[in-house]
Amino acid sequence: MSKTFYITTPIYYVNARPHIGHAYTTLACDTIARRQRLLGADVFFLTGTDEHGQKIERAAEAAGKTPQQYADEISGEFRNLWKRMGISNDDFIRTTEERHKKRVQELFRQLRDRGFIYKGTYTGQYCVSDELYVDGAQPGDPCPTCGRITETVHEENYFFKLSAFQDKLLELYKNPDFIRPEARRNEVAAFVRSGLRDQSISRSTFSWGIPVPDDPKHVIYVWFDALANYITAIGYGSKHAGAQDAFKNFWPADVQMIGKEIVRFHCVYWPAFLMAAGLELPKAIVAHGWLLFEESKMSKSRGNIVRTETILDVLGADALRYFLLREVVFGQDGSFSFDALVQRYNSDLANGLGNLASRTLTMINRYFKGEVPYPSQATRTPAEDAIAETARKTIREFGVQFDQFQFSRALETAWGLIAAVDKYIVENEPWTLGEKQDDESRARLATVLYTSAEALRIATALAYPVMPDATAKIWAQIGLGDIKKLALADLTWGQLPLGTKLGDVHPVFPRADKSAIERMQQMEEQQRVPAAEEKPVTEVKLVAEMPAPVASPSAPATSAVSDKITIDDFAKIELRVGIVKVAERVPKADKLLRLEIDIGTEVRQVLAGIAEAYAPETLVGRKVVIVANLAPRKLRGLESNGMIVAASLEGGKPVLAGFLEDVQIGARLK
Ligand code: ME8
Repeated sequence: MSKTFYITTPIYYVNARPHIGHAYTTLACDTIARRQRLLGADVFFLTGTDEHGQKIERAAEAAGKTPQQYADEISGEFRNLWKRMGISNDDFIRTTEERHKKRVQELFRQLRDRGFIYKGTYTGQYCVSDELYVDGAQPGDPCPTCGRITETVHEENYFFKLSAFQDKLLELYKNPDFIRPEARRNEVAAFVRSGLRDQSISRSTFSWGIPVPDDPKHVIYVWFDALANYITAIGYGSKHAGAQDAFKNFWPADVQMIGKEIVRFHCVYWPAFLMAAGLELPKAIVAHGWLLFEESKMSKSRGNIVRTETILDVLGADALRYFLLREVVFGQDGSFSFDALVQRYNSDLANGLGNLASRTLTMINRYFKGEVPYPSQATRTPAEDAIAETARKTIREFGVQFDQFQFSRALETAWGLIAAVDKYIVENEPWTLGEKQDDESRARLATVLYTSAEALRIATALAYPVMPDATAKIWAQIGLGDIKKLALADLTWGQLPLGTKLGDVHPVFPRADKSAIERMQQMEEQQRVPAAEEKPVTEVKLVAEMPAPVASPSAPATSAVSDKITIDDFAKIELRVGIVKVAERVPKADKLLRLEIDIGTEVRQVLAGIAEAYAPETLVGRKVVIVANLAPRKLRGLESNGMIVAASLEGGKPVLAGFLEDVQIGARLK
């Protein structure tokens, strides 16, 4: 029986449409799944959508839809997008499906029967955005993960005895493969060592969730519901024999891939739930870093997302797949930019693999009537041995690096082979040999083109999991049929059958010019800001527009009656005290800072033209005054929700308004 391989992505919340951050996780898993299939494993690749909880309920309400309608719509978008991206998932689980709901209830029952669930009362802070209980936080405190103000929850809840698992978890983390990379393992171990409290696993103040078995006033905590998908999808808790077999076959998972922000849920709660249920633990939880755009995490709430569709429309799925895996060092954060995408596309795909394929196959067509030529021993030189050796080494190293999740290094290794063959072709000038008619030149030409085609075959085979579509085309052009039938474990130099008849040869990666960048940027801009909303405002103007509540040396005394406002006019302006939580520069905008300001009731994103006067790091923790009821506006594609108040000195230098005494966050200025 062949080895099984079970791989999962997180299931994505349906409060946000998919963006390339989501695509990144999914396609990393897809490449692993595809490679494992070629290696002969019986693969099960799972993804899906996380559809319950207060966050979804509220998002649906804001959109004027029922939670189910809302979830259907966005879950559908995820599925369509994965199809377009060539994602080869074997199942797509939705947490609102009956099969999932029943099986989650079964898991809950199991844990309760085994004595790990009890009823109690929870009073504390909760972050709806992260669906996270924030232990030790006080009313008004921000969520440690996202910075939004937590909400106070006082409910009768079911609790899970997490505290009983502290030692077992610490023991588990001794296995270096369980949490990767190591930095995440250390972080989680430190968290667990600091002490674990029992975890509330039900909610009773809203209803969009799976009812607790035998106590439907409560719904199961959304993270319990969501984490369980990894086993419910393959049949845990099912009464059907077929489904149970799938569970026996595939559990425990080989790889559970996640983003680094949800490590705690996957490496603390998830193994504890499984231990409590007496189930085996996944073999590896692998956490990757974030895709940044304009220097911060790409996310809906920051408004800095890039839609996958834009890239698919202009450059195609394989370009995006290659770029993300090649450009981002797996495990670390990586920046996305359209410039870098197009540059990589041109250098590695159009000029690299694409050019090697088209020049080699075109010459075989021209000089050998489209049949892979027989290399001649007589004209063999050390250069051919060197290419063969590089190819063998590439196959070995690529496998090791890829299987250690070092995708960018693995691709770099494979592209090293392409560069070596390019150099070999240039040095051996097959086009010059092709012009000569003597036997020796022809024999040498056959050797050079065979060597090039064989190296092309190997690079193509290795790149298949990353670029399934383009490599399938090149494979067919070489005349090798269906690339999915390749036995990757046996890949070695010299397997290209002599005399293979080439398929139709045409370019796979046409060069992209500058207009591709502009087109993608425009497509994104149009998505972000409906044309009517956009008001181009310069950063300088933003500062100049700031009202100056304190006497400003440069402000001329106003005397004209028409300049005066009434107290009622002034009352319309809501000035509030806030505290800066996050401050960072906005890329390519010298004067602009992006601030996240806590104003007591919420955390606001505000863009301020003060970067020349204040270094961002000096602002974090500083109290400022903001105009809280200013209509939001967009600057550089980012939404500014309010304005900070500053005096404008001569020459335009801003000085932030502040207080000599301590003031409460959220206090109103009157
Ligand atoms: O957390 N860069 O769902 P989610 C890289 N439903 N990856 C990103 C990213 C970015 N900028 N943005 C999102 C949830 N991701 C829960 C998970 S699992 C039982 C429940 C990826 O929609 C990353 O993998 O917020 C992250 O973990 C996942 O999307 C979270 O998606």
